[in-house]
Amino acid sequence: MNRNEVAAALSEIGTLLELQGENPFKTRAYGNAARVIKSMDQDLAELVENRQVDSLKGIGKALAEKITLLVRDGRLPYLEELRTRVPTGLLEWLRIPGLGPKKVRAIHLALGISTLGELEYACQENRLRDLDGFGQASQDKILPGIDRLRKNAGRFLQPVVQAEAERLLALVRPVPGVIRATVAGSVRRKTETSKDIDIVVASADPEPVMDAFADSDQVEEITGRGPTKCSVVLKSGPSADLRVVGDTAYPFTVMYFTGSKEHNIAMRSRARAAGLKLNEYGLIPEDGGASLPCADEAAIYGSLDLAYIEPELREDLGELAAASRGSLPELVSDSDICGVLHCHSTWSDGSASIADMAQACRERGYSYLGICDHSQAASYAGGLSPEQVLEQHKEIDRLNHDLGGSFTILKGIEVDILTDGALDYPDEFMARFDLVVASVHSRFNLSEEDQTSRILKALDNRYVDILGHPTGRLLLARDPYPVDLRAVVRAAAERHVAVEVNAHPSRLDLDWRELAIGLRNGLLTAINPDAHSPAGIDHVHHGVGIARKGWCTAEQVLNAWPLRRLQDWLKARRNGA
Ligand code: DGT
Ligand code: CA
Ligand code: ZN
Repeated sequence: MNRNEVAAALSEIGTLLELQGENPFKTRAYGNAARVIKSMDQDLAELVENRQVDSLKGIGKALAEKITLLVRDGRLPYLEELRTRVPTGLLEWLRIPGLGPKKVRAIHLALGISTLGELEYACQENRLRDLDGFGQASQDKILPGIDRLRKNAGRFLQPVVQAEAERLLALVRPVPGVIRATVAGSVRRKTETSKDIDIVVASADPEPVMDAFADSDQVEEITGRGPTKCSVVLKSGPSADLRVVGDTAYPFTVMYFTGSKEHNIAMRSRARAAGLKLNEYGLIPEDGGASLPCADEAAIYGSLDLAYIEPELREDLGELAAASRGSLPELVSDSDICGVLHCHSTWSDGSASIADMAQACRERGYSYLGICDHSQAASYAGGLSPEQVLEQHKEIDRLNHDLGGSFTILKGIEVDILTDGALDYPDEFMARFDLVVASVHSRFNLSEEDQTSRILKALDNRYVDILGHPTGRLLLARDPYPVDLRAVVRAAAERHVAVEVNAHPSRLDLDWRELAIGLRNGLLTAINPDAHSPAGIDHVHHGVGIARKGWCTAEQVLNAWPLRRLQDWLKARRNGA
């Protein structure tokens, strides 16, 4: 274990002890030790090696022993034993604002409960109001805390939900009686994360469909089953809902459960204005009678004088108005992508050689590859010194020569934007690259003002072609660094610098909402897999979904251009045109 991992383990021990009611001295000792380890500037492994861990402030013999085990073995039986003694639900409670270990323990002991659901129920039943040391006010604070926790937890990244949805569809489609089937909900709208998987099937015979669904080996638990609906929790985490309807109702049900809720509300009010009632079963005249017949979703939109709206656009962000004017964009699709521009190789932190990455691109039908390894400041990622860059360029020349023009590798770089906004190599060296992606990888803690001017300064450098992952966010893990993204995107558009849609499913950065605004102001983008292996190239698909959500056309995506056009654009930028 490294320093941070050891610190995390120590503070976990402190928390677990506190939840068990251990004396405050003992628990605080672990908290302090965690802080000391986290902020120490000596090499922890070296201290362990020299048996000097107990020379650290506040760390005695017993603690030093545990730290030594953690560093050496990466595990500590004492911690593992503690974990088995504390219900995991109590650790969840700790993430509710206002609940520390002491209060958690008090509730647990007084009410004999230990899960999030039990705590919620206890609050609804006013059990905390009447509990010593609590009261109406603290009870009222806990319920919204639980809500927020639920909202953030229990969301899943695209690869999980998309793969699970495909497998479930493959199971139900062949069932006798099934006419058509689709995934709906946020998975169909390609939002960056999803709470669950919604599947809609058309069949007159629901039972066998639900059987096939519930019998899937993906299923951990069946949580509900009615005449036409089945709910399950999957082993991989998300839950999945299946709804089986007749073929006539199917388009309406699919539209309803595709959402978004906001889009549905806008659609219903448009229907109402036309004297119609739109719901999950039909489009029904308000003065009674049968639903207007609609064979598919396009027919429903058509009945309301709207062009078909792609699922990705159904967010009530102007799509109804555009569909009514006939001015919806023709969205970029997977098949428009001609090549990929931001990929790593073994020269920095990738796991495949340039030749292998190029081969993987060819197998996927692409005609070019931008190799953009890390620059020297990114030493943790094997960033390249200028000498290494020159060596790499020789290799690329050789590979391109062998490829004989059937495929082209561009000499790119993912250059670090240094703290002051300068690039990681001098300008005369930057001129050697065909393609430059500039990214922030350090100092995420600058103020919004400083971070913004840092990036704006980099955008002023004529060698920067593409701004990489503009907010540094990691979905479900790390917030964006503070930055005036709107200003950055506007500046990029003005300077004809593209902003990437980083297609890694944990990033999906630039956010699609800001992409949409940028594109209206002339922004160009590139859908970049940021691949560190051949399999990583397939992430382009997730980036395409996000670009579509941002109303993006193929014309606006650098890597949906043929090589020649891309090279002309890059050359023109270099010449200051
Ligand atoms: P999520 O949270 O990633 O699962 O997002 P969705 O959009 O898949 O939300 P979900 O699964 O709760 O519901 C699926 C769709 O059903 C939703 O997009 C719109 C529709 N829907 C659900 N509840 C309501 C509602 O109260 N009103 C309306 N108009 N539509 C709803
Ligand atoms: Ca859903
Ligand atoms: Zn990067």
